[in-house]
Amino acid sequence: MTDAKKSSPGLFGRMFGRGAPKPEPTDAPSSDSSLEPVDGDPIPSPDAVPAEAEFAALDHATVQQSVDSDTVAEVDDQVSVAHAGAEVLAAPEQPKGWFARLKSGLAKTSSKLGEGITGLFTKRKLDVETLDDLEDLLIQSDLGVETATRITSALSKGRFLKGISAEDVRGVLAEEVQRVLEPVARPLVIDPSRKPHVLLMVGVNGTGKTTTIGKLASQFRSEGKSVMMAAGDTFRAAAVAQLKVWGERTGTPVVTGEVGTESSGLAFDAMKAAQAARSDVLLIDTAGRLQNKQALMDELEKLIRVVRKLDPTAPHDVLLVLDATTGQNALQQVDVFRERAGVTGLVMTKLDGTARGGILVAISAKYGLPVHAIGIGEGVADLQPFDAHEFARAIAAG
Ligand SMILES: Nc1nc2c(ncn2[C@@H]2O[C@H](COP(=O)(O)OP(=O)(O)O)[C@@H](O)[C@H]2O)c(=O)[nH]1
Ligand SMILES: [Mg+2]
Repeated sequence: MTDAKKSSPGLFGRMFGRGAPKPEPTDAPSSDSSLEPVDGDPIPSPDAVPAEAEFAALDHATVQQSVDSDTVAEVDDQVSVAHAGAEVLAAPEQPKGWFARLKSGLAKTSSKLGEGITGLFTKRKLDVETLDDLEDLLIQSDLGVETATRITSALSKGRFLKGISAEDVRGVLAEEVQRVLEPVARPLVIDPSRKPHVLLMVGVNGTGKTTTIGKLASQFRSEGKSVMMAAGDTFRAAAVAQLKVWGERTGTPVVTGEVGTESSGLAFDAMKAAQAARSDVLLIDTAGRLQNKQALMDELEKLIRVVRKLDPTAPHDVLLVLDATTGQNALQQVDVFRERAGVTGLVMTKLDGTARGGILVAISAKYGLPVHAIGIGEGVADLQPFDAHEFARAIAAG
C-alpha cells in the first residue's frame, strides 16, 4: 500500500496526494543515443529568434476549444472510455479490476519471466550454473544487472537449501522488485495554492505525452479541478489537433498557436491565461523531436525560463513520459532529459503489449526518480497511479 492510498479519499489523494518528497537526483553519465534523429519536418531553430522577439509569437496564440469533427470522430471510442473511467477514478479505492487489467497488460513481461523461471527450476537444483542462467534471464528481461544480482544473491543465501520451486523464485522476484519500486512509487502532489500548478510533459516523440495529458486532464476534471492545456508541440498540426480533441471532450481550454510558433512563447501565453483564469492546473505539452537533441533541449530550457518569468516556482513538475516498449533506450532518455529539462518524475506508458516492462525496475534502481503513473492502454482509465506492490505482483505472476 502506498501512503497515498492509506491517507486520501480520491484519485487526487492517490495520484496527486500529499507529502511526496522529491529525491536528490543522482549522478549518472549522459548519452546521446536515445534521441531519435529528425524526421524531416522543417523546424525553425529556437536560437534563430532574437531575445527581444522571444514573445513575438504570443500575438498568434489563441485559447481555443473548437475542433474539427473528423478528428473528434477518430477519438470518440477513446473518449467514451474516458467518461467511464473518470467516474471509476473518483471512487475512494483503486478502481475495481485495475489489478486484473494491470496483470493482463503486463502479461508479456510476466510470461517471459515466468516461463523462463519454470524452465530453469524444473528438474534442476539450485547450483551456481542455474543461478547464472537465472541472472541472464532477469537481465534479458530488462530488470537491470543490479536487481538481477540482488535476486540471485537472495536465492543463494541458504533459505532454499532443501530445494527450490519456480514458485519460490517468483516469490523472491516479487519481493525484490517491490523493494526497488517502493521508494519511487509516489503520488503527484498538486499544490492548491498554485494557480496554476504547472505540469510540463517532456519525452521523445511517440512516448505518449499528448495522450497522457489528455488522460490527466480528464481525471483532474472529474475531481472538479479547473484545467488548462497548452499545445506546446507547435511543430506538428496533428499534435495540436490531438490535444484540442481532448480539450473539447474534457471541457478544458487549450492554448494553441500557429504551426511553427515557438513553444516557449506559447507556454508564456498559456501561463498568462491560466493565471488570469486562476486555473488549478496547467498541462504543457511539448515536442519530442526537433532537428537534433541540442535544439530540443535548448527549446525546453527556454520554455522553462519563460514560464518562470511569470512564476519563478514553475514548472512544479516536469514529467518525463517513457515508452516501455523502447526497453533499454528509456535509460538513456532519462539521462538526457534529467540533465537538461530538470525531470522531477516519470510516467511510463505502453506497459501493455510489451515484454520489456522490467525496464521500469532498472530505471528505478538506477535513478530513484518518482514514478507517478503508468499507462497500460490508450483509454483514459488506462493511466493509473503507480503502486509498487501491485506492479511487483503482476510482473512476477508468471
Ligand atoms: N498501448 C498503449 N498505447 C499508448 C499508451 N499511451 C499512449 N499510447 C499510444 O501511443 C501513441 C503515441 O502517443 P502520443 O500521446 O501521441 O505520443 P507523444 O508523441 O509523446 O505525444 C498513440 O497512438 C497513443 O494512443 C499506453 O499506455 N498503451
Ligand atoms: Mg504529442
